[in-house]
Amino acid sequence: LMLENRLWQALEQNEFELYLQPQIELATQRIIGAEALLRWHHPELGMVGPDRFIPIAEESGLILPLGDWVLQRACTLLHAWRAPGLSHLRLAVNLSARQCHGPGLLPHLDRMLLSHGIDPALLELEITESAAMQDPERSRALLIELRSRGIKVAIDDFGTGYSSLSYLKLFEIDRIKIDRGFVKDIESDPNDAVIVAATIALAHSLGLEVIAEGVETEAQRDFLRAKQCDEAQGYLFARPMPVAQFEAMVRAAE
Ligand code: G
Ligand code: G
Ligand code: MN
Ligand code: NA
Repeated sequence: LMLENRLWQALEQNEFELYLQPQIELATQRIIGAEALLRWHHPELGMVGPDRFIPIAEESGLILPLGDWVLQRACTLLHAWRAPGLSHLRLAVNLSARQCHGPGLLPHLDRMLLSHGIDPALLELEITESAAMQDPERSRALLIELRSRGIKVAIDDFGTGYSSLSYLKLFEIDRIKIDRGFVKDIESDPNDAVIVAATIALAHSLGLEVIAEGVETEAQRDFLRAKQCDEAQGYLFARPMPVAQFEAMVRAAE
């Protein structure tokens, strides 16, 4: 309850920040974009991670104004990135279940994209399997609307739901994110290695791109590259970091 009360105040007092975690194209090793990950600078507790406050925000309804803030901030960034050396960068934003199923998302996105003059293809929205399956028909309609605008859609935590294959049939998407639970044991667990390789092949034969999350070792990266995984994200490449640091990293790598 204490955190919940403080959360509303935190939004008013601008205590949230977007950290960025680089996403790497495996064939070229280039940074092709980033995932935006929320952080809360609590005046007494210090940095609080989303695992602690997103569930509370979701429960209390704060996730709607907070989610709007995240999208607004993401669009401001994409606008700023129309500069030389940054204009190729894609930005992925996490959507919560409540955001997906409320009526406000599409109008808000339309306003944001228009007022910032952004190429919709540079914005990617990540939806978890479990969020999408809370209301499959509604999610299906939402994803069609998003993609008709040219916005990219990724299924987050792929493989952790109860019927991942039926999502591929039901939902129109651009990319799947292989959950780090499968990546973690690629080297030690032959079953995980087979599942990951088969998931990549399946996605490609459906015309989808694949990103692997939670990549921590060179052996994991090499395995994924050998299996033609398109992109990767994880501590091997970089941890989530402040925006300025990410931009400096991209510029230094060019
Ligand atoms: O940044 P990690 O480091 O701790 O993120 C933990 C979890 O919080 C992830 O599952 C991520 O999807 C979720 N998360 C991070 N930022 C956001 C956000 O802006 N909106 C939503 N809905 N979830 C987020
Ligand atoms: O939205 P999602 O659940 O995918 O959010 C990514 C989460 O994974 C964030 O909490 C982020 O900090 C975390 N993360 C990113 N890279 C790694 C990694 O290489 N290893 C581990 N253990 N966690 C990671
Ligand atoms: Mn995510
Ligand atoms: Na994930």
